[in-house]
Amino acid sequence: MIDQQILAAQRLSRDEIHQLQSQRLRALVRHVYDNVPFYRRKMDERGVKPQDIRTAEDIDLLPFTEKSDLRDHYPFGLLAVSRREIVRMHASSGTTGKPTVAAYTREDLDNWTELTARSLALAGIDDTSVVHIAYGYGLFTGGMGVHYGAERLGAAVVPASGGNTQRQLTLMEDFGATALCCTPSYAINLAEAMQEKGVDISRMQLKTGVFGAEPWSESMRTRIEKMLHIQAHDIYGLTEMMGPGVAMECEAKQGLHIWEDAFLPEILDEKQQAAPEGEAGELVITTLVKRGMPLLRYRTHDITCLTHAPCPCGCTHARLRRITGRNDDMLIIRGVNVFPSQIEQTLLQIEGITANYQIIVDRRGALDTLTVMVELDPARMSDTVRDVEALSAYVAAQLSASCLVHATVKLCPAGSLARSEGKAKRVIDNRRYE
Ligand code: DLL
Repeated sequence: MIDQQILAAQRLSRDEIHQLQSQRLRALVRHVYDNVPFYRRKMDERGVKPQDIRTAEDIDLLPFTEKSDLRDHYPFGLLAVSRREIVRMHASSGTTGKPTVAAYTREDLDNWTELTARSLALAGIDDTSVVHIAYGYGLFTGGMGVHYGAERLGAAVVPASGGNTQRQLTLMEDFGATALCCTPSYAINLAEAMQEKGVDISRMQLKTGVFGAEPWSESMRTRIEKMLHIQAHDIYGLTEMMGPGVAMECEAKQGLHIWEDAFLPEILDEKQQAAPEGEAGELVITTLVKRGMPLLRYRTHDITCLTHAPCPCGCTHARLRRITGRNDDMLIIRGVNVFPSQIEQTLLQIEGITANYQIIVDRRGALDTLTVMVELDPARMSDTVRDVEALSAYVAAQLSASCLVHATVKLCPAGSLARSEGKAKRVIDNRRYE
């Protein structure tokens, strides 16, 4: 049964949305100005006072927030409430080893639950659903974020978390999963494993999938839908905003509805000016209802465009086009955010290799692969094959400890990796999302 409160929130009138945005933006700016020294300083530098912000249109008076600002204030320097009010923390990879922190008050968690519930409802999830969640549980926001949203809708939740594919299949079959939530690449993995195991998919109960946390393409959607006999929906979110459920695709699958009463989105061009509606640019989001760690004009570095055209599904919130890329160097490998700078930092601490390296990302089948080519130090060139193998295993272990993804390490002779004549081309990403 469709939850009436959720339905009403999905269908606020445009006037109501605008009113809520303006009212919440005013309250937010006052809150951060009074409680976060970083924002007070940034606003003072711009000569902006809380009373200057009257409507949502005044957003461009406010300062931006960068991921590096979060790092510089790690872990709790951007809290807008006392530490006692924080009841949960999550984190994702940062650029230099220090994670990006998200801290939630009780009210923040309730809002997150509500927004994720709204999102899942767009994929047809309700109190009759059995929701199998194979997003990771833990510091990553995917598992717990989707979990509480599904429970809020009255669905029966299976918190499977990631890994152990065979067991996932058994659970999905035995518990009668009707919805699958995981990264799109893992969905393909599961589907392939089902085929290998000879599972008759038409006898399973699966109807819908909620896939996100990494870019994916229309052709990948077609493949997943065909292999699993489901409708595959795209879900978007980021730790800094709360986690999954910032935006979600409805049955029309023509973009992701971004919950505009909770997030004020802007699409900015390369000069950080508003891009005309429908034109691609960087998504910048201001949190409108967060209390614990609210962010003004957070630069997501995700590239998309926004449309306010009415959607056939009846949901009134604007839509983002599927996110296909970023304008910074963050890589998403099997759902894990990896910065080349993290890899570099790890490599530079290891003796026996030079400072020259190359990162190659490929997609084999549905799975992203990470290969790191590293040059052997000239002094180690006479090492035995065994020594070289041991060094390469050591480098791989260090990388997987610092970046949380498996990397294949290829050691090559000193001087063999191409030297750059300007900016080093450190990363070769062979994946395509169109
Ligand atoms: O990936 C939150 C999430 C969990 C979203 C589960 C959806 C489902 P982070 O680890 O902080 O948070 O990574 C956020 O992942 O800035 C995008 O670059 C990328 N991303 C997330 N969802 C999508 C998507 C979670 N649907 C970063 N399509 C974001 C493309 C996505 N990229």
